[in-house]
Amino acid sequence: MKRVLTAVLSIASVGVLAACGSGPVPSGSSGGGGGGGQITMGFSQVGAESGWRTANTTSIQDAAKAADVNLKFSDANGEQENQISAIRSFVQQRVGVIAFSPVVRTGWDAVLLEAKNAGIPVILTDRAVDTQEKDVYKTFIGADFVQEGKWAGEWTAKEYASAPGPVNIVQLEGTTGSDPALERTTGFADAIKTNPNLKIIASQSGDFTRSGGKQVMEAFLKANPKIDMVFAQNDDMGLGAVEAIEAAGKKPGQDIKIVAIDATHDGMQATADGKFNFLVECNPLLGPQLMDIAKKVVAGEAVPARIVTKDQTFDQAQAKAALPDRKY
Ligand code: GYE
Repeated sequence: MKRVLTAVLSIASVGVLAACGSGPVPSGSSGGGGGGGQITMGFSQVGAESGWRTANTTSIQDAAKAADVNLKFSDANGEQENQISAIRSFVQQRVGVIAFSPVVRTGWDAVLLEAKNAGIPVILTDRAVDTQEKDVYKTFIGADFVQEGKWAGEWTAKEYASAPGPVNIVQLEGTTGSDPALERTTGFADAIKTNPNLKIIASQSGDFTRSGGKQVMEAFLKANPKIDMVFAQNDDMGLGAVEAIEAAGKKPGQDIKIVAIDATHDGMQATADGKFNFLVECNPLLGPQLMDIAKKVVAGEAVPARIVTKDQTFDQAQAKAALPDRKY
């Protein structure tokens, strides 16, 4: 009797497993997860503006595969309206969870409410949003951008601690209105206040791209006969500035110092080569943590409202030492 019962039970459980694993998942039900089936995640990426972003995309795609998450990936090409339509379409498809890296901080209330009303949890990765709405996202996983700007500024204040006169700094800002651009600007400005010789003589957006950084730096070089230092809010713009400085017949890292943020392989190489002077890390490998949190969120478990990723800084010697093992 016992044996018969066991057999019946195991047939029943095979039946359940088969039902979960077979055929295309009807949208909503097991796409939504919760019942232990495969999770479907809609992810809206900013674009492919930088080396950081490419590494971030790869990390998310690889981690989804490793965690058996069905990833619907959408690239917004730097446009907020593309992100809004992608999120709307994820809501319509009734994915289990939506994650996105918001290109700018404002303008998300309506679409976030749509997701909330549809009962689909949202996770912010990499960049934060400004919203007055309550409970429209479960958590925000990303770096502390104010701290990154501060580290860049603290190095600058120290480097020029005994400068006899004014030190002219130009700033290459990230995408206008984006969380990292706003916060890195704040952190840097705060930290350089400690040294009254330090002056930001020009500041403009290079949109986090190499070509943007190059163009803005060319204009800065034309307009300002004496530039001592560049604060580039990401590696790519710093690398664009290297090209502009070299084209102007000057030596990056010596005639004009460069401090940048990200610490991608290319940025580390420039630092090891003496073209950048100091580098602040921003870790793009958010994929594994995102998949982990997404599973918890879909299972209805409580998650921390803010998850801060860990970063470090590199001077030229440290960059040289770390370069061979750099993964991105
Ligand atoms: O620093 C930059 C990218 O949001 C942290 O976006 C990210 C920033 C990163 O384009 O390279």
